[in-house]
This record gives sequence, structure tokens and C-alpha cells, in this order.
Amino acid sequence: MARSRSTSSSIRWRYLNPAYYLKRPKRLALLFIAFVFVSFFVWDRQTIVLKHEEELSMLKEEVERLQNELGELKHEGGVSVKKTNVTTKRIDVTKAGRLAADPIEVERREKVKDAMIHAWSSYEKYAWGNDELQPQSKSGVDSFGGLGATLIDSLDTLYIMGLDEQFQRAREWVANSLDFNKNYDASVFETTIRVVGGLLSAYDLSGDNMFLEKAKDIADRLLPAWDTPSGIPYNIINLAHGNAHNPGWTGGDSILADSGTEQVEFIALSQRIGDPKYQQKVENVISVLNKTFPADGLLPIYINPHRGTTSHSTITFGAMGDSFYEYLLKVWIQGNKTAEVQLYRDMWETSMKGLLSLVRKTEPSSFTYISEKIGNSLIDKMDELACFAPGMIALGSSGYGSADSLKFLNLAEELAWTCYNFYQSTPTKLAGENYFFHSGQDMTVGTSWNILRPETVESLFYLWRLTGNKTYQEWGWNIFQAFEKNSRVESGYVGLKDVNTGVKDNMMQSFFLAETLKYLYLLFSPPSVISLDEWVFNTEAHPIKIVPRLAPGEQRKPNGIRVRARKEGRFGGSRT
Ligand code: DMJ
Repeated sequence: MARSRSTSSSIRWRYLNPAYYLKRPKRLALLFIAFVFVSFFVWDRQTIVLKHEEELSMLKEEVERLQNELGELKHEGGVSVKKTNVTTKRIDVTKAGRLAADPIEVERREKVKDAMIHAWSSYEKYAWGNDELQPQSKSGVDSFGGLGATLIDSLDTLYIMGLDEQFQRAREWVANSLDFNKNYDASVFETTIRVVGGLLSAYDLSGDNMFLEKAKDIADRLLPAWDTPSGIPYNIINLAHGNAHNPGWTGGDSILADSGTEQVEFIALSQRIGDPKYQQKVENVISVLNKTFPADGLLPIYINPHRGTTSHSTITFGAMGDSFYEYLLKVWIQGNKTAEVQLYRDMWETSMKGLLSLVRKTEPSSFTYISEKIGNSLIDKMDELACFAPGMIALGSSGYGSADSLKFLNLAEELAWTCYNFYQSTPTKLAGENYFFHSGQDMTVGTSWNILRPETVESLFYLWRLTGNKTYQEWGWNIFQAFEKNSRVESGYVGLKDVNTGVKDNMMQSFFLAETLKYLYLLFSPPSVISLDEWVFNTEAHPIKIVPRLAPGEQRKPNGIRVRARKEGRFGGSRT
């Protein structure tokens, strides 16, 4: 009996013995086919489930959008302040984050978020409502007229990182305490990129109309700056009284970057509130500059606001020139790359030809850099500020045909390597403010401070997004660690007076929270978090949603519906 039980059990187990199948190839084949079939079935089910989940979440978004449009239709007629449920049109930036599986990316992203929490809570504790925090003296300072620059600059970073409580506290301050009626001579450029840009971005992300109302308020106070004989704006304006002028040290001239870096914000504002006047003012600047645009697309940094022409001065992709070139490209992207904005792309491509004429290589290590120019002479100097250029060039490269596209992407990668070495070449591994290039010595630091600037990590972010090369994440991580080591103090983050000695200063620049930490966070986030197909970053790293551009003579009402404008003409004014 015992023997027969063991025999029947061994008969049952023989199916698990590989030798059984080796002797029976037909059964082996059948087994294999069954295995393939079952695997395919399981894989297919999973794919269908995932697809359905995706569709469901898209449908939910669509329902939210439609509910929001319905709400706005009920409130049609101006940008009236209404109690907006910030979740109605809320962009779910973290949903895409669930796709991130790489544990190193997740860990690094969390470390950057910790840095933001440290910077923000120090600001909240010691400088709430002030423009910037002085971490060493644990006090606030109003470097921009008392507009809460750090707070406004931080809104979208807090939002993107999912720091909801902090975002809500900041939102309440903007709603209840932010007052623009200040007898203060403000920089039109700084106020636009930080305050108008920060508020618009907070609006685009949260759907909270209060932010749009505030953006309109400050933009209205800046607008008289464009009332000059040429339309090139004065760079300083009194926020309470509206009288505008240029700084004395420019000899009465306007600065190129200060005059040509308001287009993204003012176009976005016009689109959102349905009033073309902001867009007209800033687009007219480009029309005026285009009338005398040189063949190499390189403009000196000073412009006469009466004649609308440039004065003899430095040509640079660094301080005072930089973001003029950046916005030519970004308005083209913001305008959906349509014929309406082709002029911007054409001007940008012309400027890129000029940029190529400034490109040189160091000896002995062959680092590629962008020199500056005065008259016909090239100056072997590059600002860290010009390290935004690799990102810009990479971003614009896909608009060329394949050969040029590759050429410009290569150039962007070479320049990024140089900028990364601005950091790696110092004892603190943080970059100085500018570099000089002497034959045989590669690069030497000129002005040796570091004020927590973002440009290099900005470019690493774009290059990682556009090439998928993880090397850029490694470089960004190394730079982040150098900030942690040298700049983190008990009450926030400070700059360095000297990148050679590591001696600290006493200022946490608002762009550290707006830009440096945001770009680092996004460097370790999936590309779908603030997708470059849907958003364009202003020069202060505030993401602005790309929406269909208005055709000539069209206005967009607050509900998004496009209508013919009453009497306004072409937004581009006298564009040629
Ligand atoms: C920021 O305010 C902006 O990025 C601007 O375009 C240049 N300077 C700072 C950061 O360095």
C-alpha cells in the first residue's frame, strides 16, 4: 500500500522534472506556448489597467477644468476679486511625480526640498514680509521696496514641492498684507521678473484669482515707464506716483536687459485678463529694436530711450545683456512658435549667429566660453550670469534643421562643461561672479563672490531635460552639495564673499528660493513635472503656462473665450 502511494505521487511529480519534457519535445513546445500566452495575458491586463488609470486622471482634470470654466463664466466681466477655491483649477504637479521610480532621484529631490524648507522657515521666522533675509543677523531687509520679494519669488517653488501649508500662509500674506502703494523708486525689471512673474506663476498653478488681481495692480504701476519718446522704457519708476527715470550711472540711457525682459510677463498678463495694453507696450520695444537690429543680432547694453537706438557700449551675454536674448526665444515658445511670433525666433537666430562670433576656447584645456565685445575688440571674460546661455541654446536648438540643431546642442553642452568648471575650479567648489581667460592658464576667477546664483543649475536642468544625460544630474548634485557645505547656516543660506576662502556674506537672495532650489528640485523630478511642452520659465524661473496666442485684434476674456478687440490694432504695434 505504502509502495503504491509513493508510486502515484512520483507519477504526479514527474511533470516537474525537466528530463520528462526533454524526452517529449511536443509537450515542451505546448508548455512554452502556454507560458507565452499567460505572460502576454498578464502584461496586457496590466497595461489596460494603467491606461485606464491615466485616462481616468485625464478625465478628472478635464472635469475640473470645465467646472472652473463654468465658475468663471458665472463671474464674467473683469478680474473681480472672488473667493476662489484654490483647488478648482489647481495643477497637480505631484501626480506626475508618482512616476519617478529612481531611488537616487527621489532621495536627492527630498534633500533639495529639505533645503527649501530650511530657507523658507528661516525667512518666515526672521524676515516675514520683508524682501530678503539676512541670515547672519537674523533680520529682514527691503532691497526691493518692501514688496515681500522672497515670499512672492517662493510661491511657485512651495507649490511645486507640495509645501501646501507654507504656500497657504504666503497666499494669505499676499491677499491681506501686500501693498504696492509705496513711495519707492523700483526697478521695472526686478519688479517684473520677481513680482509680476511670481504672481502670474502662482495664478497659473493654483487658479487663485487673487494672484492675478495683484499682478494687474503692480503691472499697472509699472506701465507708465514705457511712456517715453521711443517706447523703450525707463528702468526705474515710483510705485506710488508713477514718475519714471533711468539710473544716473547709465548717463540717462536704458539698459538692454532691463528694457527687453518684460515681454513674457506682460504678454501673459494681457492673455489672462483680456486687455492687450500690457502686451502692446512690451512688444513695441522689440519692434523698435528690430528697426536697427544689426546683422549679427548683438546689441550693446545701453539704449537711448529718446531715440530708441543703442549707444556705444559693451556687448555681452552676461550682466545687463543676458535676458534680452533669453526672452526673444521664450516669447517665441510662449507664442506657440506660430507665424505671429516668428519675428522673435528670427531675431534670436540672428543673435545666435552673433554669439557664435564671440565663442572662443581656452588653452590648454580647450574650455569653450562666450567672450564679450567692445567696439571691434573681444574681451576674454565671461560672467557666471552668462551661464544661462547653455540652457537657452539647448532649448532653442530643436527649432533648427537637424545639422544646425546638433551644432547648437553641442555648443550648449560644451558651454555647460565650462560653467560647471567655474564651480569645480575653486576650493569651495562654488563659482565666482566672473572669469577671465588667459592663454596657457584656462580660467581664473575675477570677482570672487558667489551670491547663490542659479544660472549654471538652470542650464543643467535644461540639458538634462533635453538630452536625458544623467551626467547633468551628477553635476547639479555636486553643486548642491557645495551650497550645503559652504552656504547653509543656522538661519538660512548665505552667499560667499570669496569662493577661495569661503568667507560668508549675510544675504539670502530671493532668487535662491525662486530659481536655484527650484531648478535643482526639477533636475531630480520626472520631466512631466512642469513639462517644457506646456510651460515656459521666465528669467526668474517662474513657470508661465503656454496658452494659445491671441490673433491680431483679438482679446481673451477672463473665461478664456477669444473675442475681437474693440479698437486696438495689432499687438506688435509698428512691428516690421
Ligand atoms: C535673477 O534675478 C534672474 O535670473 C536674472 O535674469 C539675472 N539675475 C538673477 C539671478 O542671478
